[in-house]
Amino acid sequence: MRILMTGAAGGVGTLLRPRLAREGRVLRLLDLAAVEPGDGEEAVTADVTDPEAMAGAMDGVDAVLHLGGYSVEHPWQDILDVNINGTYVVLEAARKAGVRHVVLASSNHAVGFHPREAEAPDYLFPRPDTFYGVSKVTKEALGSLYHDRYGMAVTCLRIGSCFARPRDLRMLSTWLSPDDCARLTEASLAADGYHVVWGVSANTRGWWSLEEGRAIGYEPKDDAEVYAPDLIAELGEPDPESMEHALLGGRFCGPALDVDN
Ligand code: NAI
Ligand code: 15L
Repeated sequence: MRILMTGAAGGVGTLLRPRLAREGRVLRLLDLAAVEPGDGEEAVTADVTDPEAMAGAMDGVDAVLHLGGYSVEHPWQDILDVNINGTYVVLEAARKAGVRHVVLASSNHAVGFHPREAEAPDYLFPRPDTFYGVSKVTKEALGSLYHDRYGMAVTCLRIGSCFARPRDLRMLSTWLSPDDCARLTEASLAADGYHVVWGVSANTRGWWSLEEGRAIGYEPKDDAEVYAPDLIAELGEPDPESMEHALLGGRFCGPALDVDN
């Protein structure tokens, strides 16, 4: 079993590498940045927008975990080239190589302009908060096309905030712990069909449904609440009227990037 992980040098990739290691499994780590491979790992330095390089990177691959690209807002042309076209190049290379399972890193920012409700449902209609969010909507759409047209099993993860620990008050609701991220990835790699699931832990203050995640076998075990006393002591109680808490995408819903598009 060989898994190609794009964006492996990034924050999520680095947290996942030790957690996805298994006897008999090879992780092929692909990034623009050089990565030092450990036991059971291979490294490929490549650009996800390069069709030839991606075709080569798919050799002998059973499943793809596509994390690579811009992980925050950027000018439109960059988002178009790397996040949107890059996802097309990855999916096309996977299809040509006969890869069966693909997991795509989407984001809560695909739906960021939705007001926060008691619990946002699965498959919430797109309402992106940035060009970055648009690229995640497009990623979900491309995944859907490659499932319906070519029969690929595709799971899109609308990740909340995946870091070693919650960094602010909003993340008490949106945190995806590294261990839960690995659990969700394992469930997604095994799932058939096409799914869009929230990438979030079992947070006491959670905003999003865990139903579809559980339907594909994800059982979250962590809760950001253990960090609440320290964060609240430092930052005060969450203000439900603030943008951070009133809109799903939080501060990404603020003013657009000041760039010449
Ligand atoms: P990151 O920014 O730490 O890592 C992204 C990696 O992609 C970097 O190592 C970068 O070198 C690589 N990359 C960028 N352009 C590339 C290209 N053209 N070819 C090959 N590699 C390229 O991001 P992070 O936090 O690890 O996120 C991983 C994925 O998960 C991203 O797609 C992000 O949008 C998504 N996500 C992450 C969340 C989080 O809380 N960390 C939340 C929601 C979504
Ligand atoms: C994301 O999509 C970003 O990649 C990440 O850096 C966080 O800001 C996260 O969303 C979030 O909403 O906390």
